[in-house]
Amino acid sequence: MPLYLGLDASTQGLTAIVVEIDQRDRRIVFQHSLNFDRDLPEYGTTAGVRQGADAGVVYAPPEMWADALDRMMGTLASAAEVDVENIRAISGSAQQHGSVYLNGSAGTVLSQLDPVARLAPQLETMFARRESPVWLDASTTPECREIEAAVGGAETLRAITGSTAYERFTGPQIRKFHKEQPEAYDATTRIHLVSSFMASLLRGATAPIDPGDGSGMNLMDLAGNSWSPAALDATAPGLLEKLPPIRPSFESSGRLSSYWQKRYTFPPAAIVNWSGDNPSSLIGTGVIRPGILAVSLGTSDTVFACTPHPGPRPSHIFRAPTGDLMTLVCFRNGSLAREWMRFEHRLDWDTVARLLEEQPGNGGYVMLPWLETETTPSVPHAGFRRFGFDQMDVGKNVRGLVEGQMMAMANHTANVTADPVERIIATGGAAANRALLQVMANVFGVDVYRLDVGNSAALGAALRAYHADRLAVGEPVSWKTVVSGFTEPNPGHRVSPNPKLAVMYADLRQEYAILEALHKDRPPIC
Ligand code: XUL
Repeated sequence: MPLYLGLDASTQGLTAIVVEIDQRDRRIVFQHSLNFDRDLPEYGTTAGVRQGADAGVVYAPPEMWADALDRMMGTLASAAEVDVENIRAISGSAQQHGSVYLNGSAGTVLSQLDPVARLAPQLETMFARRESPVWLDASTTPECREIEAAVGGAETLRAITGSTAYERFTGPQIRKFHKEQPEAYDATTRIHLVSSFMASLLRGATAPIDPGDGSGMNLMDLAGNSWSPAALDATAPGLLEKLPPIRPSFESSGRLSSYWQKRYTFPPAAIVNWSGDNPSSLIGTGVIRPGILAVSLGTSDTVFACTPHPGPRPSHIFRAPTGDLMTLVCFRNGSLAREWMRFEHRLDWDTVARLLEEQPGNGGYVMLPWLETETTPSVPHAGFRRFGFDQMDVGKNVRGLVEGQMMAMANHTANVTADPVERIIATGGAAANRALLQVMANVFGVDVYRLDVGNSAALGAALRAYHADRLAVGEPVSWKTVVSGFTEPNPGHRVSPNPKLAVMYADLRQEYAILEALHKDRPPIC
């Protein structure tokens, strides 16, 4: 039976998911994760990254990702449940924005790997930079402003690339490298994203960047899925020849190299272009058409959709693997603020649930949930804003925080998509809390479903490998068919809104919007 491998190189680890798909059966047959801190301690990372000496600098060693790939392929090859002979195509996703810098020896090194030896030590000479800046890096504010000014302003950059300049995006990171280490920049012949770097390791040659991950760089013309000459010129000299080509995420760039075939007896499976973890997770969550909204409750909360009709001001627009657009807004105060509240009042999740259920709507008392400065809306002064209660009332604080977060997400959804929302798919660690999802359902006024699969980006990559394989053999399958059997919402995990509470929250959301507009630019009153 044909098998498809999806890999996800996230910030903290590497996950592999193998799916089996034929006429009769569709199921996950293998799922395994490596954690960088725990399983590769020799690289000295904390949560998968290292902090630099300068403020805001965060990076990872690219050999660590290669080493993890080598170990994962070894584990997969010896897994009893997988007949690796049957793997037809491999794709992947990776943390977005991070970059890998290679010198002129990379082509030779990758094509002449010794299958008897470990991968990572063989790559040592091909890096033009030992560190890969990752998306947590926040050290490029001057470069962001310089790039925006050079293209004619922040809004022009947004119109071209889908986002104004962001510190973590690849263009500002490349500009900073060029300014600080011009010789090392000149010695760089190839700049990869983490996704195209990993695909290149599998292929044994340069792999392209797909439009999904390319749209997280501040370098790609979103309308044309091509490098933007204006953005490239604004970033660093001679950049075009250092970047891989942009190719669709449903194409293969080649086959698994002889290194992997000989080392672990893999077949020459097609290497389907990798993408960013967010675009790939659209497929893994089944968010493939307008009307479905995904809400990810993580350290930050994210609301995203797959739509041809973006709202007026999403934080970012990326290209989705379906060819539509992926629009998203990020809320910095997600689990960050929820966990702070739990810790502050020494509450377990059962108690939080009881408090949320005790008085939905909080008796009309609202809180603006900005423990830290916020990105949506832009809030420069940190601090909760409470209206009509103080920090001593635990119940009002818990409800004020969670309901405030949900009302902010619901109100700002208009910036994500112009499509009416039919249902919500909830993902991320905090989605395990049913009481939170009940507040979400009541505030948005639609059904909320929790997904079963933990790593939706890796699942999305495996399903994309399947989609590309069918296309390549002239038997294309629709995205609906691709995700069928894997991402249907489980009715047992449905949380429906209480109609009366939905009406009540519709009113409270208006009050919340007024308070937000009044207070977002003002410091909190202590
Ligand atoms: C998205 C972003 C993160 C990383 C995490 O813009 O920076 O979600 O992709 O892996």
